[in-house]
Amino acid sequence: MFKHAIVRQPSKNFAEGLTTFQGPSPNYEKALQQHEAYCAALQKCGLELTRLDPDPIHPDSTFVEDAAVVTPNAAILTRPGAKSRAGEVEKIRAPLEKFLKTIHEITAPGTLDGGDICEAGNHFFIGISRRTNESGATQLAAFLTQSGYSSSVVDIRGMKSILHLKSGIACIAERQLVVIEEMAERPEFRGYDLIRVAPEETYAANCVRVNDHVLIPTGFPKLAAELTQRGFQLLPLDVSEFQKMDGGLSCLSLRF
Ligand code: CIR
Repeated sequence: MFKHAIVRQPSKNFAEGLTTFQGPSPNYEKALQQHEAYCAALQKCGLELTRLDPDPIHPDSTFVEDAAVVTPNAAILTRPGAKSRAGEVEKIRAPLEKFLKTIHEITAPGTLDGGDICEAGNHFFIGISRRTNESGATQLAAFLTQSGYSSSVVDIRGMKSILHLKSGIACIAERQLVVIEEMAERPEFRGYDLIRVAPEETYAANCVRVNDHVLIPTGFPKLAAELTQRGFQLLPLDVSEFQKMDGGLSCLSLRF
């Protein structure tokens, strides 16, 4: 069960963050409203929120998930693969220290974004991506081993459609993963019950199990129907403005 979440409101200049999206820029007012609805959904799931102030020096800092990996006993501060995001890490340290005694750090030459880390019970999948390198993955694996978790690496560098591992996979129940088609055949996930996301709904793979609910982006009826049929209680959220910045539901909070 998760009890807490850390979130950071988007800053006014959040549209200046990194993105590969080709369409119109996000609307700030709409992003704020969507962020507020996201916070309300986390509270509905029973979480107590730590709300951090907007940080205009780091327009991507609303995507707090990338700055740390949190387990019930420890946090690992990351070393983001994008230089413009490096300063986000120190700003998440103090809020995490309020809850967790043990704080580890990924150090050079390692790079790692929290979005590449998928917790699946006692096992962690660590994506090697454009943002997370082998050194970062090895360092994280060692910290996780110390805490009693196993881990394995999933190399997604060849997959152009996703930025982070969790853009294409979510663990929504014990040994049950939501996966995009490209992931479904990979040997790393053999033995798991896989819920496949239709190619036109790829963005919805970034859904998040929070206690008794699953947060899912609105506008993806096939996955919504499949999850409902399997008995999950869905909380659909419009995150269109964050999608324009390559962000999804999971990246907007650190849950623990
Ligand atoms: C970035 O490119 O770093 C941000 N604009 C989006 C980060 C999204 N984070 C995530 O999926 N964990």
